Amino acid sequence: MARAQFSPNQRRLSYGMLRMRNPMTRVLVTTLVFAAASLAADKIQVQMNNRDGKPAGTVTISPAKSGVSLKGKITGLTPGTHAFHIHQNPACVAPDFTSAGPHYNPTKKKHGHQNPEGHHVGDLNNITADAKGVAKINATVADATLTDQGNSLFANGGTALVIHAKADDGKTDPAGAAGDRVACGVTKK
Ligand SMILES: [Cu+2]
Ligand SMILES: [Zn+2]
Repeated sequence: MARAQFSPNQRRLSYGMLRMRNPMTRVLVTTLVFAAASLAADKIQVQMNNRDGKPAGTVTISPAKSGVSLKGKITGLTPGTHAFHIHQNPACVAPDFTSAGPHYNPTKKKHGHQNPEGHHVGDLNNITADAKGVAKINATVADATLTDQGNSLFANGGTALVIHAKADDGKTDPAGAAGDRVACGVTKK
């Protein structure tokens, strides 16, 4: 049987594999693979549901230049202003959504951007529903991440996006006097 001849390309390939055996190279390659995995947080689509468990819009979460971007649309709201928060548990059990727990607060602050002892990482600006009950979402959470580091939205196995019946006053601890939870969506990898 004829002996297999290696082409120059195959030779280069096996040379590369030999070099991989070098422990330093292996450490470097492993580190790069892990770094790429933690940087490459994909877009997450969050399905929002109302108190009847029916669809109430979607929100897409993606990495922003600094922090995390939330974009989407909430439907079926009463026209007017509504509080919008990230809550700490990845659980949205209708009808009251208390399963979502309090605001996501990994830095142990008080509620509200106007609170001198604030704010929770999960505190977002109010959203406004039009006459048809539709509210557009376009927010950036500067102090959150989608990686395994920092204030990750996947800490605790995930978090939840919650819309309230009333507006957030931006300062009343712990929840901005925003009233009932009217829509909820789980944020999970
Ligand atoms: Cu809330
Ligand atoms: Zn809060």
